[in-house]
Amino acid sequence: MEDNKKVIFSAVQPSGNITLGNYLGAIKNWVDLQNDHHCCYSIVDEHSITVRQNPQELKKRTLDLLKIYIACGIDPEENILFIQSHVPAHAQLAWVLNCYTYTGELSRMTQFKDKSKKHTDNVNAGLYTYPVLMAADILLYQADLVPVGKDQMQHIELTRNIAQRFNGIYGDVFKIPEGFMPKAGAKVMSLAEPTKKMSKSDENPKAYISMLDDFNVIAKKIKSAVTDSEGIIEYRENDDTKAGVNNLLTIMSAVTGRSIDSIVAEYQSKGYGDFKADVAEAVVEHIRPIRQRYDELSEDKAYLIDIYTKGAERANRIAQRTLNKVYKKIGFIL
Ligand code: ATP
Ligand code: LTN
Repeated sequence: MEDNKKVIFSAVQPSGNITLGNYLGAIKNWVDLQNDHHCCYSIVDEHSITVRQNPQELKKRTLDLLKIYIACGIDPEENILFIQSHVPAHAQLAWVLNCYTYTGELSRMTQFKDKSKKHTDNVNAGLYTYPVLMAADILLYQADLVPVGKDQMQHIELTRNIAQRFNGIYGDVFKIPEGFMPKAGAKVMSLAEPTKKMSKSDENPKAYISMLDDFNVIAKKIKSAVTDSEGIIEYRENDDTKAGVNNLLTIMSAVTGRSIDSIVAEYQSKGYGDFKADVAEAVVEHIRPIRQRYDELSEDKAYLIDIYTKGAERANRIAQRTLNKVYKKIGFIL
């Protein structure tokens, strides 16, 4: 790109209803970054099939996610919004990068270890090599920054290693990207087991808040969030007994923009009941305008098709340029 603006790439998998964790850890930051950067935001359907998906639901969730991106405030004219499988260069570069990634590196990835424990009947090769596809996603766009939640930092580190290795052999082909985490909300925890991260594919729906849950369901889930029996509202990092309260404080801070200290001060002499009711209200009020916009977008399928078609054209142009460069370097005839 011609000006000095930095390039951002990020993505979410259409593997379930998007959670408050995905929003606070990633998408909210995308919205904040969009004005001073060139941004590409993808819906990574190719990643999602590392776990078995129902085809009809996958289609629906892919469009739902596009609606969520726009409803959260990402401007589809200014930014490139696209569906990963519409840009073949992702799978093509992933193959090349697979040959520059060691199995030892992939075996260390915590997400692989977690998901292979969870889906013991389907530990497929895609699940194992998935971080290479993620590296291809990022490197194709020569991204400077990748705004993600904490759980993805290990994959970003791997992406940097692959890119450096490749550049070491062939010269400056890839920009070396950096991860970018939010101050509050980089790791939103499960409401049912607050020492585990909130995950959209959790089998217990009480563990997560979906951005598409009814408002009374959201309130109910927060009010029944697991806390402790101390009855003290304070933030104690690395203390597992406080994990539930820490999590609610983090959520409150992220949706209101207030510091954790000021929230703790306000609730010094109050109980968990009052606190949870206020967290629930703050979350619902934050999500309300997003939901309204989401519902409006649901009425306009033609608009969504237009956005992802244009997004794919723009993404293909950039991605193909990088892929050609790679092919030339490694000796493929163009
Ligand atoms: P799955 O349950 O299918 O693994 P997920 O909920 O972990 O999905 P992803 O699609 O893998 O979500 O992640 C999309 C983005 O949301 C990534 O940037 C990831 O770091 C971020 N993210 C996911 N869960 C959380 C969380 N609990 N807190 C903060 N950020 C999160
Ligand atoms: N691996 C990520 C989703 C993802 C992504 C990316 C994030 C796929 N490609 C590129 C940032 C940049 C996940 O599972 N959360």
